[in-house]
Parts: sequence; C-alpha cells; structure tokens
Amino acid sequence: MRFDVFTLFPEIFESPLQVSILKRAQEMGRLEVVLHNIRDYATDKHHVTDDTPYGGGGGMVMKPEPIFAAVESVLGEALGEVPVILLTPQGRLFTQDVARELARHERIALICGRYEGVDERVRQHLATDEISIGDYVLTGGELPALVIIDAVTRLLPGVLGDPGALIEDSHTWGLLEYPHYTRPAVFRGWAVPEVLRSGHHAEIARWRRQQALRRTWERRPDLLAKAALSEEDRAFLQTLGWNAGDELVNEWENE
Ligand code: 9D3
Repeated sequence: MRFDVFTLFPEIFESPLQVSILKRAQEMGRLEVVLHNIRDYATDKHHVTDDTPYGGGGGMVMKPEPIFAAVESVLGEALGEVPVILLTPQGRLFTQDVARELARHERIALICGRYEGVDERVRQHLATDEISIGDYVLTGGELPALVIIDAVTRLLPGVLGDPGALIEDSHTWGLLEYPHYTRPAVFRGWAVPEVLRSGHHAEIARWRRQQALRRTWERRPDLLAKAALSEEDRAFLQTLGWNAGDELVNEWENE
C-alpha cells in the first residue's frame, strides 16, 4: 500500500512513521509513505501557497495551483485511478468501515489542508473523496492523515504479527473491550478478578463478554444498535435494563 501525502508540513509525519508497527510495515514492504511538500510546487519567487479569501473575511485559503501541480505531477498517469482524499472538517466521518474500504486500494493520495481551508476547486475537480476524523477542531489535516495511515496499515495482510488480533476485532466488533489484567495478581491491594485466574475457559469467555456488554451499555449505548448480539447477549443486557430498539427511540428523543 502506497500513500502519497501532500502537505505544507512534512516534518509532522516523521516520528510517527519511524516507530513501532508503521516502521515495521515499511521495512516489510507492506507500507510506503511518500511525502510531498506542496510548497515545492509553487512556481512564484517566494513559493506562496496561501492567499486571502475572495469575498473578504478573516484567515487565509490554500491556493489551488500548487496543490493541482503537486498531485498531477506525482500521480501522473495514475490520476483518475488513485483515490485523492482531501482531509477537511466537512468530510465524511472516518470509521472502521472506511478504514477497511481504504485498505482495499493499492495506492491513495492524501491532501492535508491548513489555514481556514482549501480553495473549493481542489474539492470539486481534484479530490475524489473528503474525510474528517471527528467533530473537533484541529490545526490542519496532517494528524488526520496519520490517523488514516495508522488505521489502514494495521489492516494490511501480514502487518500485525498475530492474525488472531484481527479476527478478534471482527468478533467483538461494535462493543467496547472487556477489562485486561496482567501480573501481579494483587497490586497495591487491588486483586485481579478471581474468574480470570480460575482456568475455566468457558467461564472466562462468558465473563469477558458480559463485561464488554455492560461497559458498552453504560458508556456507549448507541453502539448496541449496530452490534452483533446473540440471544444470550440480549438476555444479559435486559438484566441491566436494556431493551432492543431503545437506541432508535433515543435518537428521535435526542435530536
Ligand atoms: C471556522 C471554521 N473552521 C471549520 C470548523 C475552520 C477550520 C478549522 C480547522 C478549517 C480547517 C481546520 C483544520 N482542520 C482540518 O484541516 C481537518 C480536521 C479537523 O479539524 N477535525 C477533524 N478532522 C479533520 S480532517 C482535516
């Protein structure tokens, strides 16, 4: 998988790509990240990449010419085949489903916006997709681009040492995780739940499932609407006060 990243601040990407799983994925040849400084494609004497907005108002807008020049020069013949994703607060929300969808591509271009935004013609005539990573205000698209690279890379075949980890993901998908413990059995007087030390694998599995269900019900009840729940799961949730279909009702009540 190759990512071409277009940015005014390529330095932001250096450390995150040089450690842990992203580092190993690159060494394995599964991941390639090529950074392109948009400023290098500005043709004027001072390599200007931003300008004041037509119509007035505050802030600066990223000029279209250097972005088009950079993406067209780098993608060349591949333009039209490779997804060109613009990171903006107005984009569609990045989720695990979107990560899975992106992981199917061999090559992806990511354009990182800065300042108040990017000239609309980039969105209309160069980008094929627009993505936001959530409803909070960041200083630019670089951290979102790293989030996407990170989430997609761990889905690539062979990148995670243990293929069981991905199966586990799909199994528990839609629920929050159960609590994890490691040694010591008692730390500062706080003991690990007895069931985890019992060696009863079926009981451990049931306890973990119930913990995951309880946590999801308490913290993210919205997730239960989409989760894959067995009859046993439903019965347990009902002991907590959950009723199937509540989420739908709440959505109407909350909006
Ligand atoms: C005053 C209006 N602001 C929009 C909410 C302007 C603005 C703020 C922040 C325009 C760009 C930015 C920089 N953010 C991104 O480029 C960005 C982003 C984000 O801020 N949150 C979540 N996902 C993303 S993807 C790109």
